[in-house]
Amino acid sequence: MGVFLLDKPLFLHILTQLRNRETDQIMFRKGMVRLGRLIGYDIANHLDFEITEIITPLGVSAKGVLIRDMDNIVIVNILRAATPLVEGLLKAFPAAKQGVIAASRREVQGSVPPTQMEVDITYSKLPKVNKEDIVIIADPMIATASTMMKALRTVSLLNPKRVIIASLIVSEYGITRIINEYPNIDIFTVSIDPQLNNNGYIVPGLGDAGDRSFG
Ligand code: U5P
Repeated sequence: MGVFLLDKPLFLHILTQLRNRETDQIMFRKGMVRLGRLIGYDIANHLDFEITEIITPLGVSAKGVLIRDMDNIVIVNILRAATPLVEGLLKAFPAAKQGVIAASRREVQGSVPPTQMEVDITYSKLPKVNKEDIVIIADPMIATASTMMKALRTVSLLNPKRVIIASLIVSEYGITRIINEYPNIDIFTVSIDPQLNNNGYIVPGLGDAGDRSFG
């Protein structure tokens, strides 16, 4: 349980393209899908596994690895920004069940960085979650963590075996807020950025992930 910082060069190479304001909508979305796939593979590498034995077409037995939880994944898409991230995660977990939570922050211009923001959940639909399921909540940007707190509250009520957050950039403030309230969950992220601006945007960040993907 804890924070998994995915800061290998390929992750950072793609994140750098996403941060660059010159990157257009198509390339931005494609980059987020690629990172979703890589994050998904990394999550898979941190699931429990067992040693198994199978028979190959040559009629001989071979020892192998079985990750049973590959079939117990539920991915929650925080609409709309997480949609390309989820597309990538699904490449790693093709059998995943999916839920959506449509959330929007009420943005206000403050004189200091906000510690919380009002979040409206306008639609929420989650599949049946069993006690052996692992729920991956996808949101590319976690700023004040107000959105994620709402999602975590909803998901925790379903009592899954494990909850994992898949994100691209988390603010230092946001990650602390999540860990303080939910010490047992895992956070996979490519970067932890130091600051929030007075509008609640992550600095340096990459801007508004939904706007950059969808206009
Ligand atoms: N968000 C961005 N870029 C930022 C900060 C936030 O796109 O720099 C969006 C995220 O996509 C996310 C929500 O859905 O705002 C998270 O904000 P918060 O609730 O953590 O403050």
